[in-house]
Parts: sequence; structure tokens; C-alpha cells
Amino acid sequence: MFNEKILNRFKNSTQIAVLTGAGISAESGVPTFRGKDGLWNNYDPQQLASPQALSQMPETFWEFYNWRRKKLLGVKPNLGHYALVDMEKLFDDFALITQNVDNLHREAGNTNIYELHGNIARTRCEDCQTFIDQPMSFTLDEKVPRCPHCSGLLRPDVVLFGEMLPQKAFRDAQEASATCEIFLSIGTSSLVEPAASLPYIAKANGAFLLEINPEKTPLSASADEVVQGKAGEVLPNLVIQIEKLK
Ligand code: BJW
Ligand code: ZN
Repeated sequence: MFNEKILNRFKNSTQIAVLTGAGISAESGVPTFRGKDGLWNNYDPQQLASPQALSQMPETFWEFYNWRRKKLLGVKPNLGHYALVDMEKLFDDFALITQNVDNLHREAGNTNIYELHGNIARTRCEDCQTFIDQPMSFTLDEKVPRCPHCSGLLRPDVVLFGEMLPQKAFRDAQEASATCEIFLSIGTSSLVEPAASLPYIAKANGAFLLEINPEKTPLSASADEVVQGKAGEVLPNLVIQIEKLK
């Protein structure tokens, strides 16, 4: 599964950046966005994860996000998440950049995490921007949750299409990408910008680019190596191999 070229790179490197997408949580039972299980009630998630959906059809928007929140209540990290916790311990400089909003990397035990698209467990007011200090389950019985301070529309603290990414997390992710020796892209379709540009920043600065995904993506042709497989199977194996080298 891993040739000598890949393993030698890990042996001789101290700076690793990892970018994860929905695919790493698929084996925990979290649906991905695109692909065969990517549709929700015949809506394209791209339509729903938008400021237009929030303002023009708030009931449908919240039905989608409450469905996602409900699903996450029973979900646990999988072997892929845990392998990245072990990997973080093996390197001096390890950055985990994620597009996922499901909190599973933190739950697994990674510490140096940059969440580019927010966190679905947090709720804030679209009008007064106040964060609501409640567990995510508090919206589950509401058709359109309202702000207790100003009655404005509440929303999950996630980055919708057309919105800016959290600036500090994105700057840190850019820096980690520009300075790493190995960049791993795991379980992402590599379609959504600006996250999709990070591996190219890494490559332009001399990093070795490794992709782990059961399917080919637009990034595959630019990767130094592609391991076609599921994150929950490939990553534990990779970590065992690296542990043997260190
Ligand atoms: C497995 C597996 C297993 C399955 N193991 N793998 C430049 C060019 C063109 C467009 C743009 C551009 N710059 C900006 C844009 C616009 C837009 C964009 O990128 N559009 C493109 C889609 C065309 N980007 C934005 O709007 C961003 N904002 C921005 O750029 O602001 C500045 C700006 C504003 C206005 C104009 C210009 C600039 C914001 C993007 C926010 C994305 N938000 C979402 C929703 C978050 C909230 C929520 O969760 O609901 O983020 S969309 C959705 O896609 C979500 C994901 O994080 C993101 C990425 O998806 P991901 O993770 O890759 O999942 P999938 O489903 O696509 O892929 C899963 C993969 O897993 C597959 O490859 C499987 O094969 C694999 N897999 N099982 C390993 N077991
Ligand atoms: Zn408010």
C-alpha cells in the first residue's frame, strides 16, 4: 500500500499538514456532500448551504441542519480520526486542517486543528451576531430558531457558499501548507475553494503531496502519490508503518 518513496519521506520529515474532508467521517456514518448519498430530500447541499437558503427558505434550511445535528448526536470518531491523533504525536509540527464541521477530530483527540468551515455545534444570530451558549440539540424541536436577544434568525456557525472563511484559521492553514514537508489530502473532492488551493500552495513550496481517497479527484493528477482506499483502512496502516521507522 505504501512504497519506499512514501515511507522515506515520512522518516525524514518533521513538518506535516493534513487537509480532511467529509470522506474521513463517512465511516462514522456521516453523509458526504457530493456523490450518491449526497442528496437530502432531492436538494443539492450546495443549494442548502447558502445564505440565500437561510433567508428565503429558513424552514427548509433548518430542517436540513437539524437533520444533520440529530445525526451527529449519535456519531463517534472512527479509526481514520484516531490514526491522525497517533500521527500528531509522531511529528514536531503537525497541522490538521479540516473542512468538516462535525467536531470529530477534536473528539478523537487531535489538538492543533484549523476548522475552515466552522462548527455545526455552535449557533449564532444572523442579525446581532451573538453566540448562543446552548448545546446544539436546543434547536432540534424548532422549525425556525430565533435569537433570545433580538428575535433575529439563528444559524449554525458554519461557512456557507459565498461567505468568507474564518480569517485566522485560514491564514494559519495557508502558513502550515506553505511550510510543510508533506501535505496529505484525505477524503475531500477537492472542489471547494479556497480549501482546494491549499495542496497547490504546499506543492509550490516543495512539499510531497499524498492523496488518500477511494475515488480520483481533480487533485489526483498533481499528487506525488495517490493511495486509493478508505481513510479508516489506509490511515491506521500508514501510522503503523511510520511508527516502525521512527
Ligand atoms: C472518502 C471515503 C472514505 C468517501 N475515506 N474518502 C474559485 C473558483 C470557483 C469558485 C470559487 C472560487 N473561490 C470561491 C468560490 C466559490 C465557492 C466554491 O468553491 N465554489 C465551487 C464549489 C465552485 N467557495 C466559497 O463560496 C467559499 N467562500 C469564499 O471563497 O469566500 C470568498 C468569496 C466569496 C464570494 C466570491 C468569491 C470569493 C466558502 C465555501 C464554504 C463551503 N461550505 C460547505 C458547507 C459547510 C457547512 C455545512 O457543513 O453544511 O462546506 S459546502 C461543503 O463542501 C462543505 C464541505 O466542507 C465542502 C467540501 O466538501 P468535501 O469535504 O470535499 O466533501 P465531498 O462530499 O465533496 O467529498 C467527499 C470525498 O470523500 C469524495 O472525494 C469521496 O470519494 C471521498 N470519500 N468515502 C476517504 N471512507
Ligand atoms: Zn440576535
